[in-house]
Amino acid sequence: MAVVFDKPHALIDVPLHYCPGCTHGIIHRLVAEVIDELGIEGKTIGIAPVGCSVMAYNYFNCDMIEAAHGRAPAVATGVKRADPENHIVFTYQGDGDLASIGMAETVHAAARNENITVIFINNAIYGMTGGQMAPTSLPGQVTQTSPYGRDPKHCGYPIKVCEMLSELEGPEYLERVTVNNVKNIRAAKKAIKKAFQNQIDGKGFSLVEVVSSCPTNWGMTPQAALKWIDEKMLPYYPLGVYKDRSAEKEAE
Ligand SMILES: Cc1ncc(C[n+]2csc(CCOP(=O)(O)OP(=O)(O)O)c2C)c(N)n1
Repeated sequence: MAVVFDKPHALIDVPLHYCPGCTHGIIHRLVAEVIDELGIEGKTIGIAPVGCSVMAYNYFNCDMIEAAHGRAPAVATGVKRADPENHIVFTYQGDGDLASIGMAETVHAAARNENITVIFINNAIYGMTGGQMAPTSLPGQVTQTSPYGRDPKHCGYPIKVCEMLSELEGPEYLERVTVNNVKNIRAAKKAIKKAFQNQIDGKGFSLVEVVSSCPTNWGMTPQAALKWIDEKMLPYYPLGVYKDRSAEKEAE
């Protein structure tokens, strides 16, 4: 019988612990499909964050290292530089991890154009710890620590990571995608594949921001959360390529 559906080899066949409607699972799958398609499982090392995806090390079939909160790009730098020819290194980080406690590591790895791949999950909230405000929570967004809605007057404004990093000369490739429908999932996979291919080609720092859902902490059904991405998240976090140095050079 023809196989019409299979699990990627790079994803271990165990149940994921994520909440119903959480998009971490979709993004794990896309990363695993890319690892399979590029034939790099044996040389890939993933760096897990602190956050809901802390147990990514239980799900990917490649070697994994657990970093302290926010420090994944620093760990990835060490692993990559130790054996650049034989290691493909990716980090997988939430917005609290990457854009709050780990912001310095993110910015400096990008500025150095470290030859690593960063998968950045922006769900606009601290999921694992129960829904506190994140650096990416939207103005007006109700969270456990902004029960009347995020007020930029005393909480500041959300950080747009791709836009901010695009001002640096260092990074090779920055793209924002989402996974709230089939078309967007396909585009997200293309971006993730490019971010790994760039590393194989020695091009440098590639970050894919995936606008994601957290129905549990947003207090919504899974369907409503996917709609909320279209209606609220994407106007604030527009999809697109924010930097592609190789493409820019070709166009010159
Ligand atoms: C040094 C340190 N500070 C704070 C924490 C508590 N903590 C655990 S996960 C987390 C936030 C995770 O949010 P995010 O990175 O957005 O990932 P998500 O859980 O939403 O996927 C925090 C603050 C910690 N574990 N270690």
